Amino acid sequence: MFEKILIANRGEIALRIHRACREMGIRTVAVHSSADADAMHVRLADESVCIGPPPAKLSYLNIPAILTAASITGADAIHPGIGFLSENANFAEMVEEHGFTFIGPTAEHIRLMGDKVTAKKTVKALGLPTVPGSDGALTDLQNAKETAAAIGYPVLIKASAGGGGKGMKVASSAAELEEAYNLARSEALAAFGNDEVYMEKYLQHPRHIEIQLLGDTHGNAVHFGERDCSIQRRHQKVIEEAPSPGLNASERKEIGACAANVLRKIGYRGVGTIEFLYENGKFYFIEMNTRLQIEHTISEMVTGIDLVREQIRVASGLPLSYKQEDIVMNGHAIECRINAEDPETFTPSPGKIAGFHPPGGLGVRVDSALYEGYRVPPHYDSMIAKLIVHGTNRNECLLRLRRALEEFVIGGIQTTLPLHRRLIAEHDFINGDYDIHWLENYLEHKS
Ligand code: MV4
Repeated sequence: MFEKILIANRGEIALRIHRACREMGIRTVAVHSSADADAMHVRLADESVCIGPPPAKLSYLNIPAILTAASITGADAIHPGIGFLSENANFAEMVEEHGFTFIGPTAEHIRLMGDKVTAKKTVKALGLPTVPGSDGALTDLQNAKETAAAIGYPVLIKASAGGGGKGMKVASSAAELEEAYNLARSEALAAFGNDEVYMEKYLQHPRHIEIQLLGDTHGNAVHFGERDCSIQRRHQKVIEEAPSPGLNASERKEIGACAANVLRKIGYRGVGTIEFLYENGKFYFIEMNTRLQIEHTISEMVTGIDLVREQIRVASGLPLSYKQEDIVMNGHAIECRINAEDPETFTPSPGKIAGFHPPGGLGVRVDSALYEGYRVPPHYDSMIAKLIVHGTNRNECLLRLRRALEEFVIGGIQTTLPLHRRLIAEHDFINGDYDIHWLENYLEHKS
């Protein structure tokens, strides 16, 4: 097992990783920008190294500085966390070339899943259901027209190098196709330096369901059930829950087993998530994330398993601690992402925290690097806390969540806490009756 891990990240996720390391007896190295010298992840780590000025490009994305920090502190492994370098195959490769272990999958697996056309082909061949569409990338406009005619409108054109919603264009009819095709290609070229695009039937009212997975280097892979991440705005998740109120136990078991089988077949090491759209009782693969996710916490709450601990164990070459039959889903969990933003306009609201009282009690977890007097810097993502609540069933979870949101005090800056209090009181949310468009429609139509 590793003796020392460098955590190449900041904020709550750096803290989350530090906590797993501490419990495993592993020492930690924090890296930070000059804006984060007083951050909680720096205070709690055994050692820390300043790796650059505030802009992420010069610090948290500064590969030479991070490798140098690992070298001078004698770290064995580097945990990339979430965002930043976590899905950068070149970084994973360089980490290994410099003699450290990358806590994540191989560079080849990151690359495979980062190319959405290759990812789709791979998982389709291994038995996952995919959205009807082009066979691989579109070759030209004529090919786009023929494909659209064959699958029927509306269609969606997606960037092969995309993901997370960037560079997608809907065409509702043949009249809109040429413009959508050209726009998708030029946006893909501008954003990713690659204009390859593919086509899918546009699903109009799906839920976003994702399966949490874990594989080891001994040919084993398991799943931890699904999360419903449909409550989102501009591709940023706002509330996630496990299990999904829209699935039944047999659907869960079947899609989970199918997804775990893909990991086993490709020999995947580490945690990963396979994302699906779910509409009219059917699943459609959309993409795979080859890293830990923000919302891994709700899967931890319903299974009682520390996913970061398991991630570190498999990176060090140990076999999985759990067989599929040992992973039992228990009760219900919901996560609210709390951002330093105006809850009406979503304008960022950085600044000094004056008053911090997180909720507590049975079934309440707060993952946050905030403290009284801390200054939320303006340079990074605005998420400042995650409130995760567990109950023996969905109703108990909702009642507990309402209570925890009432207790939560974050003073000095604006946060999205008031938005969460309103959302969880909505009938549609209480009834679990929502799709990926629900929140944006709600925000547009509320008076
Ligand atoms: C889709 C879709 C409808 N039909 N694909 C958006 C991000 C990327 N991961 C895939 N996305 C979508 N792909 C087909 N064939 C709708 C979306 C989509 C979406 C998906 C998940 C969560 C939120 C979303 C918001 C808008 C569109």
